[in-house]
Amino acid sequence: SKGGMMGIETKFKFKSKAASLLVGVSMLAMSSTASGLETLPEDKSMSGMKIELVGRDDLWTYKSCDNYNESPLTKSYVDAGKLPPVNERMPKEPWMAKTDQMVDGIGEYGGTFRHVIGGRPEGFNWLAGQSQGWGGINIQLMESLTRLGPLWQIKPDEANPLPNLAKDWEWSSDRKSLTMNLIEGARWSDGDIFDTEDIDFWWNDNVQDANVASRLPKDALGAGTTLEILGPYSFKFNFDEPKGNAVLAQLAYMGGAPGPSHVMKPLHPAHNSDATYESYANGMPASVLPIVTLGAYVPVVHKVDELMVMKRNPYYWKVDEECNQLPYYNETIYKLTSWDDRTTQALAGTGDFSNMENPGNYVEALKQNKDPNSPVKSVFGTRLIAWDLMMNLSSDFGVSSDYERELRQLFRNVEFRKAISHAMDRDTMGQSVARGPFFHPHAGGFVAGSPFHNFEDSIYYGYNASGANSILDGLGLKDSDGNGIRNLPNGGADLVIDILHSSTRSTDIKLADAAVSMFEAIGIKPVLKPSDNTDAFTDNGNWSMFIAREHWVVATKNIGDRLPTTTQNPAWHRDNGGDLLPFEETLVEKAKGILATNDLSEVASLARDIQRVRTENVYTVGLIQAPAALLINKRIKNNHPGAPVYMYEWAEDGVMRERLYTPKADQLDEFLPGVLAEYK
Ligand code: BQZ
Repeated sequence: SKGGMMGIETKFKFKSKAASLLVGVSMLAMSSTASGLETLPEDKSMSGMKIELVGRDDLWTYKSCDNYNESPLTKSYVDAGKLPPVNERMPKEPWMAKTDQMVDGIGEYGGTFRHVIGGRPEGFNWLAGQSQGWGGINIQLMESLTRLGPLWQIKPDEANPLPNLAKDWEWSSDRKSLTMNLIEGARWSDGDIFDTEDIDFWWNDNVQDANVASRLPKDALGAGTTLEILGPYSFKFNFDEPKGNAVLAQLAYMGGAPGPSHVMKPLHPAHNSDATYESYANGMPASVLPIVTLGAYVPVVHKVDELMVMKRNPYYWKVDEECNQLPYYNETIYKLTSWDDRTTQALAGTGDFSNMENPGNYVEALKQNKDPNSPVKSVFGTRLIAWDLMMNLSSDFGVSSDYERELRQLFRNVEFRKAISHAMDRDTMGQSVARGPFFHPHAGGFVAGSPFHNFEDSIYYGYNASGANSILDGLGLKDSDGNGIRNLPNGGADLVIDILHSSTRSTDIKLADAAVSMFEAIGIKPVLKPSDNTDAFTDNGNWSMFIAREHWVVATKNIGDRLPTTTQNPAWHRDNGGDLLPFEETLVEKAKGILATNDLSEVASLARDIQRVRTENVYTVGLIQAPAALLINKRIKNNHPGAPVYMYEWAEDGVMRERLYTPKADQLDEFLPGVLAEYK
């Protein structure tokens, strides 16, 4: 209502005066460094970690055994005639974990592993992009062709994507085709054989069908890429130009995860005239269990907003070197609460795992480390978690008014983006999230802990509010109606800008709150737009600015998420066909170079170019970056020291959960003892 607006205006004006006074003071300290192209100052890493790197073949291999051992739980089902003997449930050459890299050796069967997550299962159709709630549940269910997480432990010059469902592959000499060989005889959790029928369905009816919101976008491997099935366990990608190992990174989690075609084909419009793409996408509802998976565990109970219980997959295709079928735990549960609660429960010992990524918990975690009886020990890694402010660079996508259309043109002006960067007081932002040495300013793009990051490549438009104000004056954005808010040129509307942010992540909320006074100090009125589903806005384009966690660690990974290599990415420039800014064209060329090479040193050099181009042009406004700490309960064995919360993939993939176990004496009772998933 008008009255309400007036109230906000008055309060708003007062605050902006106070804010500008504040800025004035800290400005003096800054002006001496306000020069041309500054680069990001070096950080002092908090990580005391020394990681012993190994070769790419030192973690696992593929090898058959004469006889396999199994858990008492699956054995009870064999004895009851409900399962075939374990020797008939294993592939020809199972994936075999090497004991040398299992710090606590061969494990013991039994017990439960307790995850706590903040997400919620949308459904089980991951081929159509549905998430099961993040926090490790997706990674546990979606086994992919290649695997990235464990690369944190691999020597950099061998750190090409690791084999998983694809046990090996070969490039043609002209690198225009890639032949991949699947593990032979692995089975879905209902006993159905996993083979190239599943690959065909994944690629042709999901990835290449633009009506399906697959995680690997259509043409992400290059337009014109086709799949040729060579036999039940081998297939070939044919490319229209030479490609490199970055293609293999796109075939890891999430984009490279096939689905059970014997279950899903009948739901797909291409194979069922009664089906629609809508009914297909929602064809595996989170309420219908058990589902069919290749993962280590099968969901059997889902209590909405409360709990997901998953039991070991009797057909899991992995073993240890003593031919014991993995995993060791009979069960894993996911408590469905909040991300902050995940860390709270890990610190309290009622949860077994947390990526401590909410710096608001860090001080408590450090205090608790001093307690020898603490259930976990927090070991901080390098700075791998970062937050950015993104601006919607799409000229048309999601625009619903002339004002918004004009706003988008402003966002597409690099001078405006520089002004917003100069307006961000990153020290104040960091301290508003957590007091202490955790934060360092972020320039966007690669985080400081990335093996691809060099500080001299990160062009940094640091805090300089007066510099910001003079840029905005220069852009003709004057306060033409004297209400304390700048106006669009020629007496246009007040500059009132919505800022989307997560309503369920305390760090995002604090950053958005801290940004308000910084926008007011440069005469822009921010309107915070908290949401528990920000993906919905970035998917329909109905947003202007967006503060969110956005961190890039590995150049060959998520290229499609972070560079405009398809018309639908990145999230802050969707529908970008014919709409790319000049520097984005350069980013596309660099990205193609990364996808086309097999030379890791060339990837590193292209990554440096990308970092310079995207920070100099403020592709996103980097805000702050922080280390994270992986919290795993001390009762969990084979938790390799030094595993980062996130590097090539999240820790849930990096720690290799299929090797984790708890000795009998410390095992926790299962929620559903004696139970396995049973299919009708
Ligand atoms: C880690 C991760 C495992 C997604 C998600 C969540 C989604 C994003 C991101 C992280 C959660 C945890 O991150 O925060 O620590 O366990 O799940 O998948 O933020 O909203 O869309 O990209 O990975």
